[in-house]
Amino acid sequence: MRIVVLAGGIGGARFLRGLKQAAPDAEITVVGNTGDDIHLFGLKVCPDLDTVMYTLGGGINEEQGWGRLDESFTVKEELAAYGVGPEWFGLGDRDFATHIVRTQMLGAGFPLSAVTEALCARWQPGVRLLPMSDDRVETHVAIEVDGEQKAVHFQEYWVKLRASVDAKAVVPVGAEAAKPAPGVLDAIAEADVVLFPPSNPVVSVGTILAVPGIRDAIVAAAASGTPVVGLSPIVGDAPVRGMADKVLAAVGVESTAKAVALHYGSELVGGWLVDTVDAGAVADVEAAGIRCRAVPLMMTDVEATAAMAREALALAEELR
Ligand code: GDP
Ligand code: FO1
Ligand code: CA
Repeated sequence: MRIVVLAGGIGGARFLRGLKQAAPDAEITVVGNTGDDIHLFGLKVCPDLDTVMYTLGGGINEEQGWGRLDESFTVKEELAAYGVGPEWFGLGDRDFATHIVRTQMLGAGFPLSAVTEALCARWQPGVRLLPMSDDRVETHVAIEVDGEQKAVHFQEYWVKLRASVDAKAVVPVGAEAAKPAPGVLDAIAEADVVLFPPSNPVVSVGTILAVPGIRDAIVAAAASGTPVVGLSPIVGDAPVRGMADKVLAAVGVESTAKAVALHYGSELVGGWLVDTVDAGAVADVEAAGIRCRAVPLMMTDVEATAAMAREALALAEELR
């Protein structure tokens, strides 16, 4: 079975770990969000691609959900001693090596997709990890500070400001001119199932869908009978983790499992899983033309996550 998953960082990566256990023989292609990417100290950092790669490759810091296991911060401390920041972004020594290799390869002319493949040769994530695009896309967030409007990089909004101010708009800068990375559209066209993991609907899945061609490819696949199933990242009217409510508000979507399903819409997703605490939303989601089931959606461990993945695949079979 060929499965395509559109993934952000932590939510996407943890779901993929469960999916691999639930469907060990599946050929999984992950289309990863690169709108979170940031250039720091001359290096290109790809947080969501790295979170997927490290999580599936056994190198992730489990508690944190991002960054490397057994990490140290000597380079960051030395940079700080020179007065060089940003101090608010925690790049560790082990992680730095990934960014150095990536930046070196990009400088030598390799596209990000080839670089990601090379990095994955070490980590063996057990999935084909494709960036959504080889072209530069950077999510910026419009905010108001002291009565002044400004746009900040997504990482500044998320990590430095902790989404403490309202997001007026979320803009995937460069997306309109970006092309899907090689293999992305073919993987979608050839997929037996497309899954939207419980990733952030705006700054993870939304950014991937903003790359021209990707949304259309999924809509076309769905129209020709490929089941497309999503899992809600919102449980009990709040994100399970993080501040997705702030970026959902920026696009005028309530933080409910139902509102996120309707935001994607029946043209895109044919099936939607909500947590059992949101069972009351099932009828409304179905009324919008999306097949909906309420099942446990907390990724407390790999077994519970694998059960979620099995439910998603079962719903996909129902849609076939
Ligand atoms: P990020 O790039 O690291 O922010 O990760 P993603 O975009 O892939 O996923 C973030 C989303 O995962 C958040 O909106 C969370 O609500 C959601 N999430 C995290 N853990 C869980 C969980 O156990 N269950 C569900 N349903 N959602 C989760
Ligand atoms: N998230 C944080 O909250 N604080 C950090 O200092 C931080 C550093 C960091 C370094 C590398 C990396 O791959 C990810 C990192 N993240 C950090 C996570 C991350 O950038 C965001 O949580 C996601 O992009 C949000 O979607
Ligand atoms: Ca992210």
